[in-house]
Order: sequence, then C-alpha cells, then structure tokens
Amino acid sequence: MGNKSSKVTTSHWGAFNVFVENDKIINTEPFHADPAPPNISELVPKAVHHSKRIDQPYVRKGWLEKHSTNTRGNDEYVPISWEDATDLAAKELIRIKNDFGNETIFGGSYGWASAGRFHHSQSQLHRFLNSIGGYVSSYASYSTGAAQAIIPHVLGLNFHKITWGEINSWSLIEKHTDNLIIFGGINPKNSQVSMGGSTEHDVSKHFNTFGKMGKNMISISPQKDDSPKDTIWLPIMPGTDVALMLGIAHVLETEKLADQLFLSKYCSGYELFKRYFLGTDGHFAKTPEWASDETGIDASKIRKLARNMASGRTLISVSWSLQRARYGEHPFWMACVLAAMLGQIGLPGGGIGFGYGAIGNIGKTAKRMQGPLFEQGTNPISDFIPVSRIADMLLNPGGSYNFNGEKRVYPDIKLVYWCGGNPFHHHQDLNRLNKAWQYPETIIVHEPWWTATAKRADIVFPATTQFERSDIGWAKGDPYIFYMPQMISPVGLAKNDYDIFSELSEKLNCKEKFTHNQSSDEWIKNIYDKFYKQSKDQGIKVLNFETLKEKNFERMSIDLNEEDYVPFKDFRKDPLAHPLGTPSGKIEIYSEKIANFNYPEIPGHPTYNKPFLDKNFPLRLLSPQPHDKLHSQLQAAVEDTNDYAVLVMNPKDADARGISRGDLVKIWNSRGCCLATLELQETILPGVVSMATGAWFSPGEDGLDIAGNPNVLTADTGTSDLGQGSAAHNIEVQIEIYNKKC
Ligand SMILES: Nc1nc2c(c(=O)[nH]1)N[C@H]1C(S)=C(S)[C@@H](COP(=O)(O)OP(=O)(O)OC[C@H]3O[C@@H](n4cnc5c(=O)[nH]c(N)nc54)[C@H](O)[C@@H]3O)O[C@H]1N2
Ligand SMILES: Nc1nc2c(c(=O)[nH]1)N[C@H]1C(S)=C(S)[C@@H](COP(=O)(O)OP(=O)(O)OC[C@H]3O[C@@H](n4cnc5c(=O)[nH]c(N)nc54)[C@H](O)[C@@H]3O)O[C@H]1N2
Ligand SMILES: [Mo]
Repeated sequence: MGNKSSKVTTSHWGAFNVFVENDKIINTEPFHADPAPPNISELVPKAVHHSKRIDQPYVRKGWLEKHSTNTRGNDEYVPISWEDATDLAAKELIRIKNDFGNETIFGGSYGWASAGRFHHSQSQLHRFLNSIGGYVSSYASYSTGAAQAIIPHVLGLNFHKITWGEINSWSLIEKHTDNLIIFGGINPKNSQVSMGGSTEHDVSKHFNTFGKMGKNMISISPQKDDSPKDTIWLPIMPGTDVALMLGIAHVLETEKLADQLFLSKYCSGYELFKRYFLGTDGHFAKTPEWASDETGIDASKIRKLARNMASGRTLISVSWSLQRARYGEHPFWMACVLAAMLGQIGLPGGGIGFGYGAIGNIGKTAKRMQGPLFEQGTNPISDFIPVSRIADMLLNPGGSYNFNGEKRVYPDIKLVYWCGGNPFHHHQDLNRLNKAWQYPETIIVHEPWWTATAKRADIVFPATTQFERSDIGWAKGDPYIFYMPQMISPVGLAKNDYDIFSELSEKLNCKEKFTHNQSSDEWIKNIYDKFYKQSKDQGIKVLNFETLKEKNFERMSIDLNEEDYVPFKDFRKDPLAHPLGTPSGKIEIYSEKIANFNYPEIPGHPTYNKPFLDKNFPLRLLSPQPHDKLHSQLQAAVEDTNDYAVLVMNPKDADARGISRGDLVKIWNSRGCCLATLELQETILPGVVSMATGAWFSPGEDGLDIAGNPNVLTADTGTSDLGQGSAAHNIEVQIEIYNKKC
C-alpha cells in the first residue's frame, strides 16, 4: 500500500473520505455532497486498528478438548493456524451433515454486517451453505417482523413493496400534504442509516421546508426528539397508540367525518369493526375519554386531532418502532383503518406511509432500479424460523409453534453458523439466549472484532472490515454508485468472508460450485458488468467498470420529479380492474382469514391490548437505535471513551428516586440487570425511560451487564402468533442508584 492517500468509500451510514498513512487509517472526513453527514465515521480509524480486533483464527478450549458446550461465554481461546482452523470447521460441517443432515444446520445469520454488494457476509454464508446442501434459514427481520406478517393481509402487498414503492415521496408531501400525523417520530438520527447507505442525508432539510410552509405536523411519541423541531409534540405512553387511534375512529364515525363511500367501495369489514369501537358488540365504546385514560392524552386533544385529520390532506406516518413491541401488528393494521376512514388512500400526499425516517432513502424520488447482485444460489432445505424465534428454536427442538396461520415445528439444530451479525447484541432477553446457546454441538462465527457473539463461538474466523478489500457500493433509492477501494492491508491475519468460504469449499469438495473459479475481483467486475447492462436496458446511463474504478463514485441520473408515483393510484381509480392482493381485493378492515387462525390476541380486526404492567417495575423502557453508531458496530472505539451506556429519564422520575444526572444507575427487572449513566431530559415522558441499543453484552459473575445492553431486560416473546416479530420496545423496569449489587 502507498504511503499517504485519501479515497471515498460508502457504508450503511453513508459515504465519507478515508485518509491512510503507512497502511493505517488515520482520519475520515465527510463526503462533500452530504448535507448532514453522520459522525459515525469518526469511530472508524480507532475501531479498525483496535486491540479488540481478532488477530487470527481461534478455537474455544472446552470445545477443542472435550466438545463441551456449556462453557460458551466463559472459556479460553486457543490460537490456531488458518490451515488447522479450516480443517476443523470443514470436518465438523461434514460430520454434522452426514450424521444429522443439512436440516440441522442453522445459517439464518441475521445481521447488517457492512455495506458492499459482493462482500455481503450473509449472502456469502448463504451461497456457501447452499453449495453444501442447504441450511435452516430465518424469515423477515428484527426491524419489521410484525409488519411483514400483517400488512399483506390488510393491503395485499408485500411490506417491502409498500416501503419502497407504494409510498408518498417527500416531494409529493411537500406539494400536497396539509397534515402530517406522525406516530413514533420521523427521526433524522435514524435516517442517517440505510441498507447500503444513504448518501445525501436530507430528512431535516425537507422538514425545514415543511416547517416554513406552515404544514401541520404532529409527532405522537413518548420522546420529543423523535421528530425534527418543526413538529408539535403530542406525548403518548408507549404501547397505547391503538387506543388513541380507536378514540380518533370513534370521533370520525360519531361526528360523521368518516368517508363512508371510500369505506364501502374500497374496504371490506368496516361494519363489523365499527361495532367494536362503538361498543355495539356488547363491549364498551372506545371513546376519547377511554382513550385518554390509556394514552395520557386529554380527550379534548383527541377530538381536536380527529377533526383536524378530517380536514385537508392528511398523511399518517407510522415508524417501525410501533410494531417492534408485543402486539405490534395492531398499530400497523389500525393505522391502515384510520387512513381508510379518512378516505385519502390513493390521493397524492394522503393515506398512509410506514418507516419514513426509520431508515434513510425512504421517501426519496428515485427511479426504481435493480442493484448489483451477488447470487446466493438455491437452498434445498425449505425449513425456516421467524428470525427472532432463535432462542425458542434452540430451547425447544421438535416443539410446535404458530406462525401466520401455520402450525410449525422447530428443527433440532446441531450447528450454528453466524457471519455478519451480532445476536448477543440484537436478540431480546440475552440471558435466555445465553442458555439456549449451550444446546448446539458447534458454533462457528466470522467477525472482525471480539464481540459478545465471537466470545461465544467454538471456531472463530477473523474477518476483514470493508476497508481491507474492494467492493461495489449501492443502495435502494440512492442515486450514487461507488467503487469502494481497498484502503489498507487486512489487519492481523484477517481474511475476507469470501476467501474463508472458498477455502472451506475446497475442503468440502464444492469449490467450483461456490467460487465458479473466480477471484473476488473477478466476481466484483462481473456483478458490476451485469448491473451496467441491466441499467442500460432500463435507459439508465452508468459508468463502465474501469471508469467507475478510476473515478471512485458517480451520481446517477435517476431522480424523478413531475411523474412522481402516487401510491395506490390505480386501485383508487378502478378497484375492480386493479384489485389489491387480499382475499376480497379490498383493504381488509376485517380479515376472515386472520379470524380463522383463531389467535386470541389477533381476532379478525385490530384491537387494543393493554401493555403488560407490573407495579414492581413501574417504568417503561424503550430501546431505540443509537444516534452515534450503527447498532453494535465499531463499539470497540466507543468503549474507549464511554465507560457506560446512557439511560434517559425525565427529571420528575429522577427526583422521586433521589438520583441525579451523571449517577451510575442499575436498571433491572425479572429477566436481568445492567448499568448506565443517568441523563435527565424533559423531552421524555415521565414514567418512560430510554436506553439505546448497541452495547457489547458483558455480564459479570452476578449476571450484571456492565456494558449496558437493554436486551438483558427485554422480553423474548414474539409480537404475536401472527408475526412472531421482535418485541423489543416497551418493557417494564425499575431503576436505582448502583450500590454494587445486581
Ligand atoms: N432492544 C432492542 N434490540 C434490537 C432492536 C431494538 O429496537 N431494540 N432493533 C433490532 C434491529 S431492527 C436490528 S436490525 C438488529 C441489529 O442487529 P445486528 O445487525 O446484529 O447488529 P450489528 O451490530 O450491525 O451486527 C453486525 C455485525 O457484523 C460485523 N461485521 C461487519 N462487517 C463484517 C464483515 O465484513 N464480515 C463479518 N463476518 N462480520 C462483519 C460487525 O462487527 C457486527 O458485529 O438489532 C435488533 N435489536
Ligand atoms: N443512527 C442509527 N440509525 C439507525 C440505526 C442505527 O443503528 N443507528 N438502525 C436502523 C435500523 S436497523 C432500523 S430497523 C431503524 C429503526 O427505526 P424505528 O423502528 O423507527 O426506530 P427506533 O429507534 O426503534 O424507535 C424510534 C422511536 O419510536 C418511539 N417509540 C417506541 N415505542 C413507541 C410506541 O409504542 N408508540 C410511539 N408512538 N412511539 C414509540 C421511541 O420514542 C423511539 O425513540 O433505524 C435505523 N436507523
Ligand atoms: Mo433493523
């Protein structure tokens, strides 16, 4: 590598300049065209060269000597050569495959890993496992598990199609929307991040414009800073949004503000549902007064909000966080019902939108295009689990469970392979996962750093970071394409995931199948050439590979303006000619299909399920995404400066407990306890506390997690039998000053 250089790369948090001296990353600087560059890149130089990088392959001592599985997380690691490590892993894969079959290998491997279309860890693992006969996979994401299950029943479309297609763009909102009613915020800190990167971070810019235009923007959230400053904050207790929405529905119906024509022409089941919220089905009426008791919002404000929503063009925006909680299907379903009652679905700037601000690029007006793609091959094993049921699966082999109308059985997993994710950061109830983790015979992990997951593997392969290899960077909805040059040599003895799998595939006699006899550079060029041709066929001009390589990046001409896409326009124009993919072809306010599943928590229509409350743990814990990093990535550098995680609390709750800003506090419930430094803010509702995700789970002997990962407290329940999504938000906890006891 040269002596001093600077090049641009991209990442899940966007593009930035990287400065290298003597084969070391010494500095990063914002990308010139990014109006709001995230600070996350500043962590890169320290993290990449950190002593917590895994310097070479390792094997866990207990596994090597006795094949013991119950000392994971509490064992020594033996350094071994690449040759021996790949030998061990290959032999183990062959043994498990021969003795038990590929249906006992779990390769779901959920996780964000790094940007880059070829060195996408999860795809690499999947292609490799497909080459050896397949694996048990995982379905959906931690981000939107409940949404992915409920939305197709209600709107008849795959949730991703809605997110990336049937959604009003920022420019449509600017031109047409009067009322932007925001549940769970539209958070500029969350929109820093997008799968593959958002290059021009412009959410705040749009809000500045909306604010100047005097749009009515209401953010309904337990935290004020979930939305830009031009929004009006309407604080709500977490988990009670459906009660508020039902209260609004009650006003719309009783004050004759609901669009009955829309409800009868485009929707099915409103009459049945109406009986529920009006109370004519023998239950009580869901009046604003009732909703007020549940949500903490005055009944008069609820009435005002309902009338307000019925006047002018109204867009209901719902953040993904609302469905990442127990019964998370209901707020998404109920938000669709409210939008249907307002009758503006299919009109520009009206209706419903999910995930604005949850990640960047949602709402951007870019021409839809297919990105450069690394083919994973086909998986001969059809078995899967809903992604966040991992601990249930490991704890209950052969056990049955419900999922979206199916009765399924958990496989008996013997080998877990993880590449590019950190379950000991992302999963709920980590102490339970720790127990479940003792069941498989073998666990193999690729990771650049000694994360909590790497520290619980039997064979640990050191992976390069994105700076130690070249790649192509592209993200859905983003107008940029990057050649991501290799910046530095691999750190220590790290190798690229592709090279690790290539070596393993040789030992498993499937090298040709996995590699197609191509080096990573050849793969990258071929993937790009295909993309080049595809784009050309679509009328999109992109640079050829050699020129892109030389120029480092290009802004493609894929912006759309006047022909902006209006979601559900065709359906609105002619619902018979363009029916939705639901059984009725209409928006399903009542779903016969769901009713027939007979799940008590999800009857045939949205209902309010009171959040679980426990008087011993009176505070509600939110665990949102961190503002200063991506999940648990680059955490090695964060730990150098911050000893503890941060917990945000309202001063009233702190006074009641005699604790003050800067105190080291213990947060606990029946599942676990952890530490954090106390931060006091008026911008959080009393009774609610917030602690970002991202710490590297580090339990001491007494079980106290010093690092402060909120997932020692969260519940591993699944959202419901319908979606079985992650239910991370809104958890009961108690807090006191830390006195050295867990
Ligand atoms: N309590 C709570 N928990 C949550 C959430 C919440 O809201 N609350 N949110 C959930 C959500 S939405 C998500 S998406 C998940 C995120 O959870 P994850 O996606 O698992 O989190 P990351 O920290 O991004 O993990 C990626 C890992 O890949 C490693 N990595 C990076 N590049 C490479 C590479 O090239 N090769 C290999 N082998 N490894 C690499 C990183 O070092 C890191 O350890 O967390 C979930 N957990
Ligand atoms: N900087 C940064 N940005 C990120 C990520 C990151 O790691 N770092 N991760 C990305 C990923 S993978 C994802 S999936 C998205 C997640 O995007 P979201 O799911 O939208 O975000 P969260 O941060 O989980 O929660 C946002 C806010 O929702 C509010 N909230 C929680 N529960 C409720 C409720 O019951 N009702 C209401 N009204 N509000 C509630 C909380 O106050 C919380 O701050 O973020 C992405 N963006
Ligand atoms: Mo996510």
